[in-house]
Amino acid sequence: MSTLRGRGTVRGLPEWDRCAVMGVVNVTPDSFSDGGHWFDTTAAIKHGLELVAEGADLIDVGGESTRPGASRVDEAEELRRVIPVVRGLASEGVTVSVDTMRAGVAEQAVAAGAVLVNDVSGGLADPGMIPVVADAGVPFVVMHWRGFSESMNSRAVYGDVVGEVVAELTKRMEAVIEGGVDPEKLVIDPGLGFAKDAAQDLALVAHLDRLRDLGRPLLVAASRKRFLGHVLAGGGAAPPPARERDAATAAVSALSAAAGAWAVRVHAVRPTADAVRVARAVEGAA
Ligand code: PMM
Repeated sequence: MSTLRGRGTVRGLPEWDRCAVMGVVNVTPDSFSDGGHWFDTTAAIKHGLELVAEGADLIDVGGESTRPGASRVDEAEELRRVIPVVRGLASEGVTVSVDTMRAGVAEQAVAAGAVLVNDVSGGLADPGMIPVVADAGVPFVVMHWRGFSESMNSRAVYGDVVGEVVAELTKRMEAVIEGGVDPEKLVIDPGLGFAKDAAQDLALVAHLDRLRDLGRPLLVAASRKRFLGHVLAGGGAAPPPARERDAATAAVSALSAAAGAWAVRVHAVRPTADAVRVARAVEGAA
């Protein structure tokens, strides 16, 4: 079983004895699942601290919505949203990750205390990203990505989704390492919902072992995503709204932890914090 090989460690980050919980703070007016709630700096910092109190091990701060169809925010606005929240949380001792596709935002976020750069484009959106991450010497999440949100649904075309995601992630990992990022600082992510339909997302969750075979710690970010709405809707009914998908999210968190994921990224921390602790207890009893 993959957990026997361990979930891997990321040089430069704390080590947890179970799948870690990454809580999400989206400082955006329009993210698909929690847009608008934490748009103000003070509210966003308070929310991040609440997520830590609920059991989050690290907090991912983002200022640009990546929901399908979203148009891009400009850099000045992204900086305005993200940097004070990163600084506020880091100054409280929180392990902070920055969710950005922009080198300039990553650079300033690291200066403000972020210790992980989470780029949903895996360095493809901004040619400056890899040099900035390499220079800063911070860990980097390489997510599987095929293009910006505006057009990503039309790119969800695969013959073998698991094989193609593994192959494309392998190429990105090679490019990122070639660009000077320490291989021991890489985290990989299948990019659920990014240029993938519900069946493709489920196939990836079913084959997390194939992603673990890439040899780097694995981050799984299923929280509130469309494929869960699709599963819950069943035969033809309307999917429940994003906020009613947290129990389903926790189910994926337990499955991911059991499959050896290094971390799961979620909006509602408490149910997932419970799920990964149960998974750890079961693992310990095996
Ligand atoms: N998904 C979203 C945002 N950031 N980061 C990683 N590494 N992986 C993901 O799948 C991912 C991400 C979109 O979800 P949100 O708008 O609810 O934050």
